[in-house]
Parts: sequence; C-alpha cells; structure tokens
Amino acid sequence: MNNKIIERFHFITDGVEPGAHISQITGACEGGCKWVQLRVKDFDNQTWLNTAIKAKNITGKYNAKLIINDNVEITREVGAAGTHLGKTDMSIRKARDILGESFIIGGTANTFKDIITLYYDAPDYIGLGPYRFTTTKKKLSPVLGMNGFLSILTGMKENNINIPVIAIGGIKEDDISYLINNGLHGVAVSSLIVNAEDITVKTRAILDNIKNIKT
Ligand code: TZP
Ligand code: MG
Repeated sequence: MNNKIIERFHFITDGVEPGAHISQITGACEGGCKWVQLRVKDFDNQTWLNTAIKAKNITGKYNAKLIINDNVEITREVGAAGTHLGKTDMSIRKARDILGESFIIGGTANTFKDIITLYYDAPDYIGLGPYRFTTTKKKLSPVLGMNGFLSILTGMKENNINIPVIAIGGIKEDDISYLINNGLHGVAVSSLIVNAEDITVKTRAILDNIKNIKT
C-alpha cells in the first residue's frame, strides 16, 4: 500500500512545453515540495507519457508524491502516487475500479452537491474551488470565495463528511494560513509557483509558513 498522506501544499504544473513542467517540478522539489500534480493540456499521449516518466524520476528522487491530472492509464503506467479527476473527467468510482485502493484519487468540487456526489465514491481528497478568479484554468466554475468555502465546510461537518479539502484557484501566499485556519486541509497552487522569480525559494518560503501554522 502506498502512503496516502495528503500533504497541505500541492503544486500544480502549468506550461505549453514539456520542458516547462519538468523544470518547474525540479524547482519545486528542490524547495521541499512533497506533492506535485502534473497537469498538461493538449499533449499527445506519447509526449504526455514521456513527460510523466521524467516527472516520476524527479519526484522519486525527492521522495515527493506525483499525481497525474486526468489520466488513469498514465498514472498506472509510470507508478505515480495517484490521479486527480475533474468534474468532467472519468468518475472516481471507475478510476478506483481500475487503480485499486493503493493509489490516491482526488476529485474536484465546486458545490456542496458535488461533494455529496464525490463522497459516495470515496475520494482520498477533494479539491474545492475556485477560491478566486484565475486564468490558469479554462471553463472556470463560479468563484466561491471564503463565504462559499465556509458554507460548504459547514455542510460537510453537519453531514459527517470527513475528507480532506484542498483549496484551489487564484491562491496567493497570504491566503494560505487564513485558508488552513478556516478548516481547509491545504492548498493547491499553480501560478503562485510557476510565476515566481525563483521557484525553489518561493516553495521553501511557503512550506516554512505552512509548518508554522498552528491548527
Ligand atoms: N482548478 C480550479 S482553479 C485551477 C484548477 C486546476 C487552477 C489553479 O491555478 P492558479 O494559477 O493557482 O490559480
Ligand atoms: Mg480534468
């Protein structure tokens, strides 16, 4: 069985070229990141697989988990830690049938209804968002903000739904402790890291900040 600990900090890659994803992963891992989601868009399957193999080699060296966005086959083929499935991707249930219990499977939610639907398929974590508007994702769901997050988290508590929730979408450095102090298990960020002047330095600073949060 893989270790299925859900980290508080998830880095999501973004870029047009495979090389961009790879250098981002190297930079984030060098800064101590233990959870990397490879999120590629419009790669042909072979390029995607080759990129995932490289990503697995790097994350493996740093003992970081690799999560493949929206591709159960590549997840299995490269021996990634797991996969993340969006609202229009394969269902969690189907992915679980294919991957079994040892892989991490995460799902995306934008509403409390999404959470209920996911709950029956028992994902290992839920990515909830967007917190703010972001240009990183096309076809963005409605922005939730803290009020949206709090009402969904309250609904989960009232219904005894106990799944780690990771905030996503437009998250800035100063939001992180606020989000975690308000019941989010952690955060998933892309542009905050991708656009950093020095990815390694930025990652390290964020992780230090998270380590000092008293929940
Ligand atoms: N899903 C909802 S928002 C988002 C995804 C994949 C992108 C998050 O990226 P950023 O750059 O941190 O806003
Ligand atoms: Mg998807």
